[in-house]
Amino acid sequence: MAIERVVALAGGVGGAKLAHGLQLALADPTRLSVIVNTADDFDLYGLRICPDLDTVMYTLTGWANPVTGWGVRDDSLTALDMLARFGEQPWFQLGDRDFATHILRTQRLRAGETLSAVTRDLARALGMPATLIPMSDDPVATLLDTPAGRLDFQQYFVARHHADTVLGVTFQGIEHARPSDAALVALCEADAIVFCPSNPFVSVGPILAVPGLRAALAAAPGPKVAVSPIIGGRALKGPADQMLASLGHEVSAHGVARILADVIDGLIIDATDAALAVRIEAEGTRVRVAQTIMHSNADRVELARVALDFAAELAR
Ligand code: FO1
Repeated sequence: MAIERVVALAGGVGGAKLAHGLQLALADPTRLSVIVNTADDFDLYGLRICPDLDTVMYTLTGWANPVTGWGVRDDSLTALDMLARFGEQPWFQLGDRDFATHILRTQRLRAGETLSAVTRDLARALGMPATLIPMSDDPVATLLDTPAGRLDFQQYFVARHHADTVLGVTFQGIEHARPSDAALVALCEADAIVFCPSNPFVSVGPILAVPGLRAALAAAPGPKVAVSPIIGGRALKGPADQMLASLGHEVSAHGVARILADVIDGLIIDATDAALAVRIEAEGTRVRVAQTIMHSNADRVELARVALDFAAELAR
């Protein structure tokens, strides 16, 4: 079966890289929809910041900072410097060009537009071929229980460098959140659904926690394949490995397979972890072994092709 319409589920930098690979690999990249976690979103200086949506948007339009993976390339920090002169202590790095995104988004949200509409227009204006879709138009906020108390996501992640042990994860507002209409349509029309290598607790987790999204995934006819964000027992970036351990899971691609088992058909694991394939498959998840580290655009495309081929095989 030809895989033409694809949905990617993504969180931050690692997820954006594979979504970019899918956009490059598809014959018609406008057939790609990327459903993105919005539970990292927060307000700062009166502006609505949506880090994961922006990371995917900048990555898929060539605007991403190649060093950090987030923020805008070649950006300056003049506004942040001025805020510091006013006595603020900037802990979250917002570049001048990036500020424009937050200003425009906030203005339009305040005027009553949905996050879906604003996001679609921002991405289109930057020339993104794929469709960028927030998981929900309703606000959801990830909170982490740690020995230091309950922390807002960006306090935990950026201000405190994800050094606290995570004992529990809560998605505030999730009970009132509905999946965005665009997400539901994209899922039921998809020939394949790809879970990008994003943190299973705080990136993919919030997407799956939106009431109705798991059911929509279960009803979606396309095969579902995930890429493990854990390679050789470590996360390439971020705290996924520490969270697996502190939340009581095996710190391996097998641990990831168990967390996602009820929503995926297949898992792509890194060649380093090839020995885990037998025991993951024994529990009912099909496995494909590949090089999953994405240093270059060619690596992104290569991994995207593996995911699309694997999905096509699972659809047969
Ligand atoms: N991550 C950091 O580690 N430090 C920052 O100062 C920072 C600023 C930032 C600004 C805009 C943006 O869209 C993302 C930014 N990120 C920063 C990344 C981001 O907060 C996290 O990577 C995600 O929320 C986790 O997926």
